[in-house]
Amino acid sequence: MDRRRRQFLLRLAAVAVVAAPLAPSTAARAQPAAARPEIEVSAAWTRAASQGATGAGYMVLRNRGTTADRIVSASSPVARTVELHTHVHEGGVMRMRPVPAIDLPAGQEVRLAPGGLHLMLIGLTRPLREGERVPVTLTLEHGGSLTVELEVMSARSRGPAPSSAPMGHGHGGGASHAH
Ligand SMILES: [Cu+2]
Repeated sequence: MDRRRRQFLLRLAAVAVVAAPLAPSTAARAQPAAARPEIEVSAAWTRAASQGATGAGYMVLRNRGTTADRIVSASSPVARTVELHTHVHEGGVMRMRPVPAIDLPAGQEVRLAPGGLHLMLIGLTRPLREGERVPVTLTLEHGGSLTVELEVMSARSRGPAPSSAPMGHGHGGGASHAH
């Protein structure tokens, strides 16, 4: 548990960089780049998996800016393709479904978590080993991109432990889909 907690704290300390859009070449004055949200990322993780498998990426995003943004695509050197997915209930069955974008409303927190929104890492180009970190780049609608490091947790992990309260519910063994 100590190790897990430490890793989680390390993850919180990791820096997510928002690339500013290129300023027009004619802008002689030192104007700030067009106002755009500051997107903070924490608790970014995935599960250990073998090469060729499909993984899922999870994280908490907070838009501290005053304007909404959206994640419109994602990519990673460790996956052939990265899709944006959500889960929907259909006739009592949970199904995954691609979504065109993930909204990041101003001033709000958006959670990518098991059973909900997630990044689908399709066709892992190499094994993901517990304890390492793998990068994923999120492309934002307003021109920037954000590179996030996912911490690789155990193959059956349900994510980093919350910093205070323990998980109030257990889903029991085997219920989580391991994609
Ligand atoms: Cu999925």
